[in-house]
Amino acid sequence: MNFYCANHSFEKANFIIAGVPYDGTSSFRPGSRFAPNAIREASYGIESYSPYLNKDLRDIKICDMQDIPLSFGDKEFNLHIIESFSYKFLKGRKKLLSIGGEHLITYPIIKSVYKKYKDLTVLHIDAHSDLIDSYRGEKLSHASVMRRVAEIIGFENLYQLGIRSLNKSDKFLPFRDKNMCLFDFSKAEEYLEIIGDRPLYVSLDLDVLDPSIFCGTGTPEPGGVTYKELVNLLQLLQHSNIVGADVVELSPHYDNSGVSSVTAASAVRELLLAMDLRS
Ligand SMILES: [Mn+2]
Repeated sequence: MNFYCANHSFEKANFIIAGVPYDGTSSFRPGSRFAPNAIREASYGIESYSPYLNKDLRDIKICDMQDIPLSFGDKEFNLHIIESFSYKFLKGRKKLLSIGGEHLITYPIIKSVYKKYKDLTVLHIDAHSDLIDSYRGEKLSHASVMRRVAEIIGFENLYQLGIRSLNKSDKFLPFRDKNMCLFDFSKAEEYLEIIGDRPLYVSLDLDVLDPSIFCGTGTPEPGGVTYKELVNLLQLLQHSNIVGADVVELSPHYDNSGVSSVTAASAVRELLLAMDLRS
């Protein structure tokens, strides 16, 4: 199949896919800028039908806007470009699924989504808490992205799942005793019930998966979830009012087998289909 049957025009599409090939603050191993095209290529090898959700991507209207054109070097300028493109893609009732790139891209995207949905909640699925105030002096970094997001939407509206790499002090940040689920997704149903019908943005950092099944990533962290556990979580999400999502931190060249890219493409399929029910 082509890239998720993303062959509808922008005007007609309900779902917009955009690649965000940015990895400027990757602190350990860069390379996630190559992810959007790796996922596009891997999508040719998978079916458009999901047996998990019993839905087919051919039945929904998707437009792939290709990659947001970014410059090199100037972080602030790139974040501005990402924010303004994202805002354009959210026209009308369109839902945006962005493909990173590193996790910092979530910050300008959520800024644009928040302009539209003031009561926005965020579900952050990741091995890392990303809550550090600044990383080596950088306030805007992939390691501090959720701290910046929480400053926009409020800490009470940020729910985190699967976290297994954090600073001890993160636990004392507002609402982290309730809204941060360590190691697994055991609090997912509880969180989704509290969120209810409010607009939900889903940020999926693929390094939440165990590196033994997903080694193509910049900051691998042992002890992660299985693909089936991730799919079970995405199944739960189909009842939520998802208004936007991103899938970040695939770094395809660290996995010579190509399996990580296929895994990412499959996760994107499930996420797109989970976003569909309420549109
Ligand atoms: Mn991470």
